[in-house]
Amino acid sequence: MKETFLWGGSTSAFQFEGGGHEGGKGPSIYDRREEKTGVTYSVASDFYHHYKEDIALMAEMGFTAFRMSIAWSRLFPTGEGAVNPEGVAFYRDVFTELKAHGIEPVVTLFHWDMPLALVEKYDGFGGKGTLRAFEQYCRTCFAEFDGLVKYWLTMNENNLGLLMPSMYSNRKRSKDDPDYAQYQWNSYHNTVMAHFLAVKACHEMIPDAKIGCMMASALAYPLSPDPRDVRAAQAHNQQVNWDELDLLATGHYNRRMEKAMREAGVTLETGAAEQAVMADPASRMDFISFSYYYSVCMRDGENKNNADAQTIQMMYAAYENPCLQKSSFGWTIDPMGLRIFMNELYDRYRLPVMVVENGLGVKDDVLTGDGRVHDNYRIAYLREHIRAVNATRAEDGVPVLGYLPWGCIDLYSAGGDRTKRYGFVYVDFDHGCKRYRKDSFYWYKKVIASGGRDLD
Ligand code: BGP
Repeated sequence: MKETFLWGGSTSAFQFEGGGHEGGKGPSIYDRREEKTGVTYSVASDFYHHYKEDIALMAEMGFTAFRMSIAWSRLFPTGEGAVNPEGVAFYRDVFTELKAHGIEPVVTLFHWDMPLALVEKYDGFGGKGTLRAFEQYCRTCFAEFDGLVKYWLTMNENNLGLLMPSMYSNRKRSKDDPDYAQYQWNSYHNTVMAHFLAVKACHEMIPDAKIGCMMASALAYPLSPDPRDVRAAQAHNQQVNWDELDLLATGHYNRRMEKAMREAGVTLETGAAEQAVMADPASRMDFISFSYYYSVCMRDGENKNNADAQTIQMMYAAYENPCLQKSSFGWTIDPMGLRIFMNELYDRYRLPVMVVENGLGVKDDVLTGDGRVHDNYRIAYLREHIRAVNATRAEDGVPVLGYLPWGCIDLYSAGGDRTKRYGFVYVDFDHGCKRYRKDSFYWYKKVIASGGRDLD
């Protein structure tokens, strides 16, 4: 029987694609960031000029799927209005090339690179104009790439939206702002509507395709068996993981979210049309995709600004897990957590799951004289996580659609650090983005060829 499990890797446009000033692309918020910080997002890993070579490398590893995002401002330079035919042609070429190599594109519609014009005009997802533009953009994607793309993802890590409401807007709001909570919930609600509108349009326009959400897993354990710590971990999991998924799965804000809005004096701007979209069964996703890098520990009490707290992620003032090792970036290494998380997801929502980000980002990769990188640490990390995926599928019976580790070809980190590398392929950013196969490249090829069984 043909193996249908998707093996591959994952990227996003602003971190990987480059070609920022070519092909009629308009600026996104990352172009503004480039002006301010000097991080050359407009070049990134230069997939724009290397895509044929990159797809050949993926095919050599045996990829059957590749996750990438479409840069909204390449299709619509100002985010709305007339479509840019060169942008359409570029993505059509990439998808066609992937298909020619037997690789399914898994395409994220929104991976944070908000068109700058929409920030200036509507304050990003703070305004309904952006929502209208997003729907037009999605409908264009579904019409133009029908037959080429079978798997779509909506909003990258949308569940972090309430924690970081200004993330797509470039206009930072202070929590002391009197309208902060209203702004926070309005923009969050608009991103949730963006998800529903995309799912509904996809189901109506290309019923053969599958579309899912993309969330950041934030699995928390209690720091001790003290039931108060257990409750603290539960509260974290509810707030960061389950509240949003409950909303996407049912079309309703759950009681915790309703309460949070009530207490903050927030009234959402929804009309009958939006409510109809939320209630429509066509707006329900087909699967859940997620990123998984680490787990955290929580304990009872005020975690935020607690002097004892070891904050491993800026959003969660979490505690270190004494049972786990950490990466050099302080992220715990917890393959069992991946299995736990997928079981939780499936038990709660009964939807297939897809791992679309996982991996070890390190500064340790050294290009040797013979053009290799000896990255055993990466192999060791991935081996254990793939074991966890195998066990989740075979022993726990969870339908897992695929495993697409992050940054399969080196790219810029979310914060613009190009020394934090994840890839099977090394990119020499200082010399024309030349590509080199790392040791993990050959290892992953063997893993894929054996259907995930040969992990040595
Ligand atoms: C996720 C993002 C990715 C990616 C990844 C790794 O949050 O969806 O865009 O960057 O994290 O994080 P970092 O780049 O900080 O190592």
